[in-house]
Amino acid sequence: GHVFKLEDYRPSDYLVPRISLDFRLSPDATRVTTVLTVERRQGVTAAAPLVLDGDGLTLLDIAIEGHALAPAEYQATPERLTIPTPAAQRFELRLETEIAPSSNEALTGLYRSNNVYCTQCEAEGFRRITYFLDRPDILSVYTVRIEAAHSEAPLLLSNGNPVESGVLADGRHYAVWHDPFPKPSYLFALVAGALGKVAGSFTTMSGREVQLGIYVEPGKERLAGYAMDALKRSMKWDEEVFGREYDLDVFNIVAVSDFNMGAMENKGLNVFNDKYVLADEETATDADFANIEAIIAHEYFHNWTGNRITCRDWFQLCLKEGLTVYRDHEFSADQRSRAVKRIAEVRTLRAHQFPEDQGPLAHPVRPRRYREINNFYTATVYEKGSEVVRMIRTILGSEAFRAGMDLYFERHDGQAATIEEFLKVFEDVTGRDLAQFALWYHQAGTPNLTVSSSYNAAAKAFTLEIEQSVPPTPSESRKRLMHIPLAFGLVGAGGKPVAWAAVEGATVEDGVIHVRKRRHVVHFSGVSERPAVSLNRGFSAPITLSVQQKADDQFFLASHDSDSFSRWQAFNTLLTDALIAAFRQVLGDKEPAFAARLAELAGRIAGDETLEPAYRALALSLPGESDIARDIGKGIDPDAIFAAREALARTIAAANREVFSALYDSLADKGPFTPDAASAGRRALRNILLDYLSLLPEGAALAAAHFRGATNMTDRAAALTVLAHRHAGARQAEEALATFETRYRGDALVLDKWFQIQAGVPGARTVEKVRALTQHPAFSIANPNRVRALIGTFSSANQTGFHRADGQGYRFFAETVLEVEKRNPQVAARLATALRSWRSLEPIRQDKARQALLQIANADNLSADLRDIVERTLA
Ligand code: HT7
Ligand code: ZN
Repeated sequence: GHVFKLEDYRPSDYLVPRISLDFRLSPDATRVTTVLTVERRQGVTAAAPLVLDGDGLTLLDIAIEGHALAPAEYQATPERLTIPTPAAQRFELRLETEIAPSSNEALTGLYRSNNVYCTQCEAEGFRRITYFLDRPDILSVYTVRIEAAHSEAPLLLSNGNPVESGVLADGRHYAVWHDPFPKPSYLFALVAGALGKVAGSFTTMSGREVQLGIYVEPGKERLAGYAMDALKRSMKWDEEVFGREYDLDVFNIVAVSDFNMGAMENKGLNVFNDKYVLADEETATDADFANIEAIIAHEYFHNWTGNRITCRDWFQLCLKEGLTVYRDHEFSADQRSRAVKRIAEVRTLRAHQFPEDQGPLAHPVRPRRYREINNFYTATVYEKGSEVVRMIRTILGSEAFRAGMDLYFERHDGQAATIEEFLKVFEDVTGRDLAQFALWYHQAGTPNLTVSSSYNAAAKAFTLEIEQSVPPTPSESRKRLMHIPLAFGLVGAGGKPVAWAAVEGATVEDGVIHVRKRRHVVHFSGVSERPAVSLNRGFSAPITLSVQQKADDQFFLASHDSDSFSRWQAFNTLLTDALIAAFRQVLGDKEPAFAARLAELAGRIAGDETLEPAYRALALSLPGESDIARDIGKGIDPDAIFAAREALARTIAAANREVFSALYDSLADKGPFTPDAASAGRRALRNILLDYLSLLPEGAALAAAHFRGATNMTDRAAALTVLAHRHAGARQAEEALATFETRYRGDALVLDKWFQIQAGVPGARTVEKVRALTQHPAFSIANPNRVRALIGTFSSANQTGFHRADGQGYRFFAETVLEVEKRNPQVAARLATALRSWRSLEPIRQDKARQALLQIANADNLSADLRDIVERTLA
């Protein structure tokens, strides 16, 4: 396959200032008439050919300025339309293509979901609809006419504002939409079908009224209320925090049930996976509500960071994605609890981005090469990209950050921009040089800081020795030194900050050490007591830390650090260290043993009323099996990790039985359900306590009672998980699974939870169960949500099941990935990343995993998407 390289970028010879599209919709033969205003760019020779992208297209008709072209005047293949010598500098090109939405199972381009026509054009789906310069730096004003049978598609939507609609003969009708904002083709959208509407309105800060619509499957309108509320809060927040106002008369969201990702920010017409729109207490968990809020916000925020200012090319994807994730994180932090949100973000980053950065698929936040752009919608581009924006704010301060953002919006509105231009606005508003900082965009790999400290009481001197290293990653063996903003605190008796008179050795500003060299020795003088040092407060940099620190200091910080993130981190580090030691004991055929004070501390945190319940729940949830595996690094035996983790959970439960039990009782639901963060936090704490208590005698009965007494999906799903995972095969578990299945038969999104819970059951037998569930009437290999719930959970969230020592998990996986791939290469490629850390397994599993990867690699007619992932994974 072709390798696209950043350095090969050059502007297109032709521009398309205007496009009009006319769709005559029909499931098997949709006619698309495209009229392009094409302009040769100033200074480009008249001999330059016009080359338009296509993907699987058939050209039916072609004319320039109303004259049909002779066969010698153009060449059309399914992948390309070439006009070797367009006669004029500016001309109108008319094209006609025909496509079949109902047989489009890749879910990119124009397809049908539940009899609704919808589109997904990012990144390169527009070329499956018509020939075009399908690249993000070609910005056009779109006018779209849609025509369909009224009975089949009473609703006709596209981007921008509605301008006209009317009735035609033979039961057909049409609508015309106009989007005044020039946009790249990836933001084009069309939706047509029979959908129910929830209406709302929002008055912007300058007093314009915007009509809001959320469209869902008829009968499900009631489930869109939370999404509508989240949308209004997002619109308000972007005005208040970034000064950004919405710019069209309407803003529409459509929920569809077949979607490759979470949602899509098409201008004025966001298309969503219905999982991220539909919710009520009966069907959605608190995590679902939080995801809906975050994704509604994310797509809405793209209106400025992505749509008004878009990307010059796909190498710049993080320009819109990293920045928009940063914005949605800040939004959620403001709407909920900042401390809890930050911990959750860091857990996600470590769970998804760190393994990516430390494995064969590692790439910079702004990559320089790709073969298949769809495989670069990654945790690195999104989550690490967001952390890089956060570091800019940490380094510059919030006022300068806001001034830089204002300049960015002012300077680049209406443009397709680059990361260099983004960084430049911050240099221009502050006069600072961000050249070394820019390595965060260009260099892959997770930097590590090794830190040691010493205190000299007589001299009142405290010293930190900091050394940075960036590990090699594929195709980047030598790394340059980075600028790492390391927030820190010196913590004294009772948690009070310890003062110092002077500091030398590195730039220290507002509680941040700016590490720029390989080695820094930071001297603090006038320090009157030996402090415990709290490092990377608030997770100021996305790095790993190796700190030579006494366990006593970690225990102290876990109780006293005034930075809530670092306090959580200190306890989490203690847990991780204990789990790694226990893993080694298990491998050595020993019973794992744990320090009594660890379980005691867990008990104290659980009952600490000064801490939010949600925070306590996060602290009590042990590092996951894959977190432990990542921190161990190599020679991974998932069964030994499981045994170690199980032993620690039992130790904590046994040591805290009374406290946990009393607290569990006191947290029982009072009053009606509300999805707010505080209520969700109480449920989270109660449910993690249930998880511990279920390990004690009568645990299955307790979980069964929790399941029966549940009045919302959060509690019901939590109890079902405890039963199925901790008491697999027990009568109560089987009964609860059956009850759940019967109760939610016909509700696909809820049954996904049932698939997911069963796919996550630890142990060697799950692979057979998952294989059997692929035959369940509610399962469909063509639906991404079903595939992710069953196959995705099994392969990426079930360590002992998937990594079964005899390789049966991998074999089932390879077969299924190839089955999914026949229909949907994007979803198959994403699934296949579950094997990216295969080299960190112990040798026997490693060999079996490699065989599964080879089985995929050697299959016939592999898609570009899947080939790219398996070849990089094996390289
Ligand atoms: N910008 C959107 C990305 C997206 C996407 C990419 C490839 C294939 C299908 C897709 N659906 C949506 C989502 C976002 O980040 O907001
Ligand atoms: Zn996005």
